[in-house]
Amino acid sequence: MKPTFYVTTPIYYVNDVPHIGHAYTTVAADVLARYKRLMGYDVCFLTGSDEHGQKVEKAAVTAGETPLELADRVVKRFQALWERLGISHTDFIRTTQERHKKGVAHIFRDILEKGDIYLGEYEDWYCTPCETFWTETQLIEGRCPDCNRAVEKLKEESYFFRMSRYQEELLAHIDANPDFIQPKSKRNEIISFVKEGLRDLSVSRTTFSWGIPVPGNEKHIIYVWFDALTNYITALGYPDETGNYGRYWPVDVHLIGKDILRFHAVYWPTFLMAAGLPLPRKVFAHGWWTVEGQKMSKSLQNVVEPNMLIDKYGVDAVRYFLLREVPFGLDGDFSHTALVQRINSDLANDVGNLLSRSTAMAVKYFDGVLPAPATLIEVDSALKHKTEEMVGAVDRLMDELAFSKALQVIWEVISAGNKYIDDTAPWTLAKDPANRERLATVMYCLLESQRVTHCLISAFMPSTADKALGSLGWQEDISKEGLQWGGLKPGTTINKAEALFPRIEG
Ligand code: ME8
Repeated sequence: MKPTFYVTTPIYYVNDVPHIGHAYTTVAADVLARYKRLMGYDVCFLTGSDEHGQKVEKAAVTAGETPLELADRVVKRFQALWERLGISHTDFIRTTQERHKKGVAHIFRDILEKGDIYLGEYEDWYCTPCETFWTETQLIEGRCPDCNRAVEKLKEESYFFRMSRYQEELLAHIDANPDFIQPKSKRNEIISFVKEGLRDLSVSRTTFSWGIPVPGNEKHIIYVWFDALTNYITALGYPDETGNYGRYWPVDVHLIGKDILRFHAVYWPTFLMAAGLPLPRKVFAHGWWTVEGQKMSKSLQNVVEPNMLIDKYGVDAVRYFLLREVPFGLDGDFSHTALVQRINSDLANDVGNLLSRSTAMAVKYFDGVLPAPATLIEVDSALKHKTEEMVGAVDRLMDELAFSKALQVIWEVISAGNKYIDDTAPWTLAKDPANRERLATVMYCLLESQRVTHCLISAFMPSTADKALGSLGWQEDISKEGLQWGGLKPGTTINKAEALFPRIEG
């Protein structure tokens, strides 16, 4: 039986249309899912939409729709974008679905019965846009510490989750599992936060109605984060242990942006502890994109629309840029100049040029029939060795979610391929029939190195890799075994590759 791998993205709010930040997390999850699949894992890849709560309720009023009409309309935009971006999720959960509502009610009731949810009264400063209560000391100059907007004093009857009880258990878990929260700087932030003390958390609201009612006390609506976080198990059919829940939980990695780390690294694990369920293996918080040096925001009108980027630059270039430009975990800046530069240098020049040069030579010197290699000499073995080393290095880096470094390692082999052509000068070898065997070896090594490289690239740029592997005559499914040197069989038909990435001028 295949080993399993479960990866999730946040479920995105439907009060906003998808932008480059949403695309970033989702593409990263997709690359990981594709990579794990090619390494032989049975992958569950979940994304979805967060459709309840006051924000959505308000956006619907503004739009003159019911909340569900709004959700139905906006969720289509997310789904259409994921399709365009080649996202290979295996499930898409909407929090308005029955399966989700049932699961949320179940876990809420379960924790209530176990005694860690109780009815109390709440009074504190509330930030409506963030749907978060703040204590007096958390406010910054009397305003919301997250969004800097005005807050209001609110008093309501509320259910509370006894989060305070789990402070030590959570710290012990973080301590015993160094990889649980990543990257490390973020882990330290969470440790400090928890050490400052966990207060009981209000997990119901009576101020609005768009959400899942508390079982048995329907005037209370379950807090939107309690509802949303639970998607990661309701999508698996929780509490039914016999299906996907038993198969995939605990999740291997929750990929999220740094803005929502506290919810995933403090609230969610303590909810699970209270319900007696296993904790996620890893929560990875990536950084934030700014745009041309500025925070992305509607009011600045600088929100980067992924569809527009795809129209202009193509899907694979966008996918590549997002993961190559910034080390995963750090903040980064988006600019058209940087994107065009990556396309022209890494894609058009390096990988595209290498493939078109080498397939053209195979057609010219061997009529497009892959020759058998003779004995490898030093320069050939060096390329073979570098290609083989890349496979192991990429595997380690993908486990660390170091996408940018993994791409760097792949691109080192591409550069080595370009240099190999210069060093071996096939055009000189071709002049003398006595060098025929030597030329055959050079062509074989050159093409085989690229075949292995493109098998790895397929996780990042699926259609580019498809085209490249097509030119290289590789018909088989991409698999772990296929990453071994020697996969291409002599006699295979090689076709001259079209330019994978045309240069972008200006
Ligand atoms: O927070 N740079 O949904 P959301 C990078 N519904 N990533 C960004 C980004 C940026 N500038 N802006 C947004 C929610 N993101 C909740 C989640 S999960 C149980 C509930 C990405 O629509 C990043 O992944 O506001 C961030 O965590 C997510 O979008 C927030 O999406």
